[in-house]
Amino acid sequence: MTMATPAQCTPRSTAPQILDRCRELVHPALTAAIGRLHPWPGEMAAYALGWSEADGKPVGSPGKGVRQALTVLCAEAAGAPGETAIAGAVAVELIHTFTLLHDDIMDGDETRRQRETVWKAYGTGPAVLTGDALFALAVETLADSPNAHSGTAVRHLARALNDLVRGQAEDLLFEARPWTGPEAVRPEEYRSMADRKTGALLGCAAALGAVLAGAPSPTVDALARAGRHLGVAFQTVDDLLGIWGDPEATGKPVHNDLRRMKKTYPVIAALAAKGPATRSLTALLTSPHPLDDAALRHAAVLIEEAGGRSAALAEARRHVGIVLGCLDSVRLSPDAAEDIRTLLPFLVDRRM
Ligand code: GRG
Repeated sequence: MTMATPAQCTPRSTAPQILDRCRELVHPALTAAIGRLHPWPGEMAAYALGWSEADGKPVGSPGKGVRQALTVLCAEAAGAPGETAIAGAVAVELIHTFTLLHDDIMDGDETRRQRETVWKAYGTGPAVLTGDALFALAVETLADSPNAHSGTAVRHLARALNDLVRGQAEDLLFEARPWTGPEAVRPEEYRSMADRKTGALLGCAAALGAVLAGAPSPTVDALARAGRHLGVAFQTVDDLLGIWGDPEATGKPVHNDLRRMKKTYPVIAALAAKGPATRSLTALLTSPHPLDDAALRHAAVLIEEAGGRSAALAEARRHVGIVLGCLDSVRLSPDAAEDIRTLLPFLVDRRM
């Protein structure tokens, strides 16, 4: 149920405008938080956030800012000004930056957002420390917020952090599982992993906005559930971009997930299909030889022929349908609800 839904027409703002507005609202508090770090991890954090180069020179290549925007928009959807939830928005953006940083170390990824990853630019030890510093800063920022609901907000964050660890553990363990047979990763196992690895933080981002706005539990729960399903959709699209994305747009090379035997949704779906492409793909992926670049390109073609690409897109859209259902289930401020709805297709059809 949405308060006085406006007629279906051109949205008030485009998705990039909505993300920019939220980024600008949060930026001063995020800058102030980074300024409280020790200067060395502070410099690396500024690099990770896309604010400066490794030599300290300023640049402007930040991430999309989806999580901070979700916090601001959910506070607004719950009837409060976005400013009410700035500490939550800062916290989720810091945690997001920390998890990317540590994830790049765990995966050995050397490029993110067209630049060297933090561990590649500064070394693994300093990068680990910077991730830890961002983690601590996020918790401190939220706990120190003068908002009457900051205790509840910290509990939401703590639960999300535990889920993130579980999701990441599952994702890493999946790499050692076979592609086929009784030990193969099933679609429901993938969903559970994505719900934790990516859904937990998006769900937390949404919940923090509502909690800090003083929303009643049904509203918090509905928005948290919306965020989690958005996270599963987002991760599924991330998997697609990892196989068919344009490195110029995504900022990272293609096929790294395949090379690492990551159990991504398009591959799981392609292997579950029946037909000649699935049989060829199975033979290729289970061959005892490591896949070279040509074999990886061939695998991408076979995954698409076997229907893995379209199945993944359909799965992402299915989760967005659930997000819309969650938004409709509670009374929300119409303008903010419209902004959230505007972001959904942008996040599924994104190229980066
Ligand atoms: C919480 C203690 C603790 C540990 C974290 C490293 C880790 C454990 C979890 C990894 C979580 C992770 C990196 C999930 C992937 C989520 C994802 C799809 C990230 C890409 O997000 P975008 O596209 O990135 O929003 P930008 O570049 O736009 O900021």
